[in-house]
Amino acid sequence: MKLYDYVLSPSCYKVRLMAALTGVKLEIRPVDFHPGAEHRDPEFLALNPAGSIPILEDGVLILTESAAILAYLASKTAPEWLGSGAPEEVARIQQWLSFAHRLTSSLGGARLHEMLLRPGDIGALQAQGIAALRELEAGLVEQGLRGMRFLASDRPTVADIACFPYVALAPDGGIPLDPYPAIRLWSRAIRGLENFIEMPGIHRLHELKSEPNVEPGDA
Ligand SMILES: N[C@@H](CCC(=O)N[C@@H](CS)C(=O)NCC(=O)O)C(=O)O
Repeated sequence: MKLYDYVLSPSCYKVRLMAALTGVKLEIRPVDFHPGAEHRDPEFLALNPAGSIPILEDGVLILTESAAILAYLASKTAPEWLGSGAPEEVARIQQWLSFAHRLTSSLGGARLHEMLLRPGDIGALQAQGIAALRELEAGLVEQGLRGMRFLASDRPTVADIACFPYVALAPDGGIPLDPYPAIRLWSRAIRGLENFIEMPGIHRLHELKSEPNVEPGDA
């Protein structure tokens, strides 16, 4: 399977991470996203008219949209990442996969503005990002009350992988994660998974500090 990839892209990292966690070997085709904007070349627009990466090629199959790619990798190799199939869990996974788009536009938009000097209203992007983080924090506190460490279940699913990268990189967009103890705990749990891989700005679990204490109602 070939991944059209940019090393600093959180959306591409979702795919690399999912592949690593499920033991899928990817052939990486680096894309000059910045400064070359190669993803907007005609050759790329023919693959993905939306002009975004990641793009995954598996034989004649071409997949765009990171959520679809995560689902594909999981169904092919490790279906447990799609959850148990229980109706409530199916719905929660879908809910967080949709929510991940809001993280891309808000936290990802703020990051592009701060790192690549993309034009945009940074105040509005950060406000939307903070609203999304508060929602995520509340969702994780609720899950904690149900005895679950992850977004949709007591084990990680594609929903966690879809949401994790933009959240972990929020500080790049000027949005600190200090006010969100449940998010920080969740991030630790993901970074501590077997076969977890890093990207620039997201590291394996290595904190020496003890875990934050999350009380119901902290969100
Ligand atoms: N909905 C898409 C969004 C992916 C996305 O935003 N990718 C960024 C790179 S991280 C991109 O290609 N943006 C196009 C651009 O900014 O020109 C997905 O989840 O795959």
